[in-house]
Amino acid sequence: MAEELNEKVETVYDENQIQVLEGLEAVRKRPGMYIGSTSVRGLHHLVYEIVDNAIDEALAGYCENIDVTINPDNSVTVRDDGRGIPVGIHPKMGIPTVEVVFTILHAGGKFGGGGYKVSGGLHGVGSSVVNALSEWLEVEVSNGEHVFKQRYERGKVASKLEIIGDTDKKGTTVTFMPDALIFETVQFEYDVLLTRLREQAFLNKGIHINFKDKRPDEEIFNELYYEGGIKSFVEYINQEKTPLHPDVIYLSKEKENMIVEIAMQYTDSYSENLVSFANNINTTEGGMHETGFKSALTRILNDYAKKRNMLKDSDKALSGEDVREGLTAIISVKLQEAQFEGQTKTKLGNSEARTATEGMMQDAFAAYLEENPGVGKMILEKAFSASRAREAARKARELTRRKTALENTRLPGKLADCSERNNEFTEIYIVEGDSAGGSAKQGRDRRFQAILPLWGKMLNVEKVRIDKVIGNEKLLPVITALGAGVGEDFDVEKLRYGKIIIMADADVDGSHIRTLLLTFFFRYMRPLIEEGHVYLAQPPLYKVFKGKNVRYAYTDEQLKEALGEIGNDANVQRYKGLGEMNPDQLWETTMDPATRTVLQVTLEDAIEADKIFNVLMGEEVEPRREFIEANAKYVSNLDI
Ligand code: 0R9
Repeated sequence: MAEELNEKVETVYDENQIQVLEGLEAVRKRPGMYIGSTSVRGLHHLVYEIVDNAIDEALAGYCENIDVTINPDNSVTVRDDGRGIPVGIHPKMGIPTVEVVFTILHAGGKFGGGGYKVSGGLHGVGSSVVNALSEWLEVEVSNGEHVFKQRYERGKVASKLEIIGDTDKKGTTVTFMPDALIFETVQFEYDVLLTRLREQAFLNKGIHINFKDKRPDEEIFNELYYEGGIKSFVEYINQEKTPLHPDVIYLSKEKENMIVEIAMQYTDSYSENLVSFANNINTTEGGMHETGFKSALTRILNDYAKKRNMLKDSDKALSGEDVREGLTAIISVKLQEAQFEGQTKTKLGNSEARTATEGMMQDAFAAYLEENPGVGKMILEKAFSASRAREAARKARELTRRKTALENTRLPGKLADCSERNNEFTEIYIVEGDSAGGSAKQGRDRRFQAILPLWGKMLNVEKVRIDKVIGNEKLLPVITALGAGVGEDFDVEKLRYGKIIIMADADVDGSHIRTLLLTFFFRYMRPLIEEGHVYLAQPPLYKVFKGKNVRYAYTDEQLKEALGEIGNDANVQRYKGLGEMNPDQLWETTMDPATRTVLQVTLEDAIEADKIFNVLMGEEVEPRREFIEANAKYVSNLDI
C-alpha cells in the first residue's frame, strides 16, 4: 500500500514548504491545547506523535521498520529506516531543516499543502511539541554518508547539529525524556503503548514495529507485523468469539485520492463491534465513512433477502441493528484533508468518504454475497433472528410500560430513593445483598443518596439477547431506578442519578456481581461508562483499633502504616463482607463523600474491553483463567 500512496504524491516536498507559525513557549504554557492533557494520556501522546512521523515516512514508501523502545531511564527512543529528516540549511530560516522541525511549532509537510498524501496524528503538531514538553530530546539522522546529531533541552537548542560518525545507512532516531515539570506522571505504561502500536501495525500492513521495554524487571519485547492488515485486526478481535464463517471478508478500493478498506466477520455474539479509522485515527464518534458503511450494509442485505425470497414486501425490513448483530468490522479510510469534527474531534466530516464507502460496499459486498451464497444465508438467518428478538423486546418494553402505568409505581419496591431530584448532586448505590443493603439504607445521607439492593444470581448478559435482558427480574429494577431506558432507547440525559456506585464485597462473589453489572452497562448503557457515571465503592479491608483509637485500612500497605501509628499491639479486624459493618461504619468508610474513596470506571479502549468481557463472561473456564492471569493489568484497569 505504501507504494500506491506514494504514486499519488506529485508535489515535491522541499525545505521551502515549511511554514513558521508560533513559538514553543506557547506549548509549555498551555500543553493541554497541543496534546489534550498532561495526564498519563497526554504523556503517551508524545510517543504517538513521534511514531506517527515514522509511519508517515512508511506511507510515503521509504520506511519499513520502526523500533520503539522504553529505555531503562524511562526515556523513549523511536527509530525509523526512512530517508532521514533533511539536514541541509533551510533557505528561509538559515538553520538546518532538522532543527526547524524540532524547534519551530507547526513546522513540517503537514501544513503546507502538497507533501504527504495522507497524514496521521490527532493534533498533527508533531516533533516540536514533543521537544517542547521534554526535559531533553536528541535526534540522530543518518543520510547514507554521515550520522548527524543534535540535542535540545526543554525545546531549546543545547548543541549544534554535528557529525558524529559515518554510515551507509539512512534513517531517523529520536530519543526524548518527558518533562516531569509538565506531566502529572512520566511513567510509561507498556500495555497502553502496545495496544496503540498494534493498532497502527494492523492499519498499515507491511510495517514492522518492534516494541521493547528495557526498564529493570520489565524487559519485554513485541514484534508487531501483520501481513493481513485490518483482516488480521478482525481475526484478533474475534479471537475469543465464535465466527459464523471461517474467512474474514476483505474489501478495498482506491479512487480519487481516497483509499477505503473494510474487513468484516460475523460471530454468534449478540453485540456488534464496529471500529472505524480515518487516516489511522480511531474515529470513535463515527462520521461519514461509518454512515456510508451502515446504510449500504442494511440496504444490500434487505435487497439480497428479497431476491432470495426470504423477505416479502409485506414483511418488516431488517433494521441496521438487526444486520449488525454479531458483526465485527473495521472500516479504514485514508484521504486528503480529512475534516475531524465532534466533541473530541474524532468524527469524520468529509461527505466524499460516505459516497466512496457506500459505493464500494454496493459493488464489492453485493458481489461477495452472490459468490458466497452459503455465507449470505448464514448472515440473513442471524439478522432475522435478531429482528424477531428485537420485536419481542419491543413488546416486553411495552408490557413493562403498561404494567408500571397500571401499578402506578414506576420505581422498584426495593429502591430507597433520595429526596434531591437534580442529578448533578445525586448518587445511587447498587448494593450486593439484602443485609448490606439494609445497613446502607440506614447509614446513607437520604437527601442525595439512593440505595438499590440486589441479591441472588444475576443474569449473564453476554449469553442472552436484549429481550431477555429487559424482562429480567434482577436487571429490571436497575433499569427502572436509573430511569434512562436501555439498549437503543437509552438516553443518558434522562438519568436520575449523576453517580452510579456499585458496592460489592471484595471477594469472588462481589467481583462476579461487579463484572456482570459492568458488562450490562457496557453492552446496553455504554454512554454511562463513556461519560464517567459509573463508580466502584471501595470498602475497607481492615479495621485497626486500640481503645478509642480507630483506623481503617483499604490496602495491606495501609494496614502496616496504621499498625505503625497506633502500635503493633492494636487489634486487627479483617472485614469479610460489607454485612459485617454497622450503618455508621459503612457511612464513614465507604459512603461519606468527605472520607470515602470511589474508583471511576473509564473506557480507555473499547476493543480491549470487548475482548475482556467476552472472556470473562464466556462459558469456557480455562481461557478465562488464562486470560485473567495474562491480563491481570487490563483487568485491574477495567476495575473488575
Ligand atoms: C523517528 C521518528 N521519525 C521522524 O520523526 C521522521 C521524520 C521524517 C521526515 C522525513 C523522513 N523520515 C522522517 N522520520 C523526510 C520527509 C521528506 C523529505 N525528506 C525526509 C518529505 O516530506 O518530503 N520528515 C518529516 C518532515 C520533514 N522530514 C521535513 F522535511 F520537514 F524536515
